Amino acid sequence: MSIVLHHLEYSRSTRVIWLLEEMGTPYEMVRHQRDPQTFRAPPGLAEVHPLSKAPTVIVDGHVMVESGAIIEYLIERFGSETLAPANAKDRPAYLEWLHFAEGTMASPIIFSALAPRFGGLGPMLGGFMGAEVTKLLDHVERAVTGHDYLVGDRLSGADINMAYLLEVATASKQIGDRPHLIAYLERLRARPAYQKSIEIGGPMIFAAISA
Ligand SMILES: N[C@@H](CCC(=O)N[C@@H](CS)C(=O)NCC(=O)O)C(=O)O
Repeated sequence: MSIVLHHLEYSRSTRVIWLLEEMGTPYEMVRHQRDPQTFRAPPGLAEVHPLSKAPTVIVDGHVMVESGAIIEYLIERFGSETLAPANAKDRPAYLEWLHFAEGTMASPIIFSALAPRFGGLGPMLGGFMGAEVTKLLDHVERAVTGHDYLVGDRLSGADINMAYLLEVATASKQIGDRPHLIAYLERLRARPAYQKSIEIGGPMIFAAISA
């Protein structure tokens, strides 16, 4: 078995470090640094996969991108039922939350976080994105009200995919007055494997995003 993780600084690939540390699965890591001007991935990542995105993983010679798919696959191959609930009650919710993070939540949160650096979104798109961000964060706030984690009251791959977006939302001051969401993120941050992922991969978020 061989896992190679291509990690880009300040990026979603920290999720995969966290997951692999959480599972105790051995892996090799290749580090990539962002272009200081454009903040894009360096050309070396495009040599691994034409999309040039992080995370990219190579599992037994097969190259994969997309955090949700990578998390699902790595848990399926190397994890346990605890990180990917298999029972009939929790499985649908697990898959929904795992893919909700990148499928629905990422674009409004990321574009709203980056917008100030690109002259803003303008009133029409800004209004639309603002309303989306409110709806999405309220949805997660409700899900973790009275629950420690998104599904089945234990950590799963869905929480690992979600955390990056909550970090972006926090750094860019979108998180707002949502006490349960803030406490949930604190719970995730307190996990030893989360902390190890930051030690190994560096900060998840570029500090200037919060400036
Ligand atoms: N939906 C993809 C998004 C991947 C993505 O956009 N990654 C960013 C890092 S957070 C990236 O590679 N950016 C560098 C670039 O596009 O040049 C996933 O979840 O893996």
